[in-house]
Amino acid sequence: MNDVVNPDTYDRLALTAHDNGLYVVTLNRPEKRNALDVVTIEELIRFFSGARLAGVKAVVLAGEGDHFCAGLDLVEHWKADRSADDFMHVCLRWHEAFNKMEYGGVPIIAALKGAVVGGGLELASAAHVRVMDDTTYFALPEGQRGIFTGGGATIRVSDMIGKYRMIDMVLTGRVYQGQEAVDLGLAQYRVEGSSMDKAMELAAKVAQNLPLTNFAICSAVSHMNNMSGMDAAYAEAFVGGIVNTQPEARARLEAFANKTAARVRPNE
Ligand code: 1HE
Repeated sequence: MNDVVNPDTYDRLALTAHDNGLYVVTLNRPEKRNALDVVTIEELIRFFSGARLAGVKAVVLAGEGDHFCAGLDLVEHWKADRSADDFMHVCLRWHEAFNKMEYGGVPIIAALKGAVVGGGLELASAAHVRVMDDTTYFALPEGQRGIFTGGGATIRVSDMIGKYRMIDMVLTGRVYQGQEAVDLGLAQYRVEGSSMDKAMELAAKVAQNLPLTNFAICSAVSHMNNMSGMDAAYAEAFVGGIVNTQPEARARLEAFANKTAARVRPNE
């Protein structure tokens, strides 16, 4: 077994393998509400840096206990009494982890519940799809804690809900939940039952796509959003040239041409 997917090599993360290359990665420190300490971030970097080459086709990212993630481990941070230089490097490791997630090419579906706050929202926003349930709530309490964001909220949360809503969340500690959170873009799905069940259903579906297609969707789109329109169009043509001519796609294209493939129909 590739060490990257060996659960015994992780302390803060629980890993379970499912059919067809689907893995559930669970933040496993419920007694601390899955607060992100240095060890957890290093383990996220290790898993998401090696996942694709280890054959992982899709990931459901979850939290053990009642809360997805309480953000930065404030107690570790307080005890360490870090210098600016030290904390800048903490932030750079967070960026390493979250960039590996967003740009790594492996689809990540976050199953959200309870608190998705501060760095927990930054972590969730590095996933490609977010599913919330009726217990889920989102906040950026940094302003109240006397600190600032450091794990990409200025980029990804602004991207999801707009700059001024993100600023309001940090300034005032505003909490979003329920349908409003979906309408604003904090999650793409809201379920009455278990967000885990819906995330598993979506991940199983996504894992059936060709891996190179998923790589493009879960890497190229983010890169292209960082480019000028002209450069993004050029890059899209380039990626399309490679992905849309992959030999593995021919059987699916042939099935369409032969009228054996499913047609796209409206929801019933
Ligand atoms: C923690 C943390 C944490 C809980 N760091 N230890 N994030 C926040 O400001 C959110 C802080 N947490 C909370 O508001 C609440 O804990 C929760 C709403 C998430 C959960 O409430 P509750 O009543 O279920 O739990 P609790 O009693 O508050 O906490 C249970 C334990 O988890 C307790 O430890 P214990 O040893 O006393 O039992 C808490 O100390 C511990 N715990 N949250 C450390 N965050 C790169 S910059 C990112 C900046 C940020 O993320 S700022 C946002 C930080």
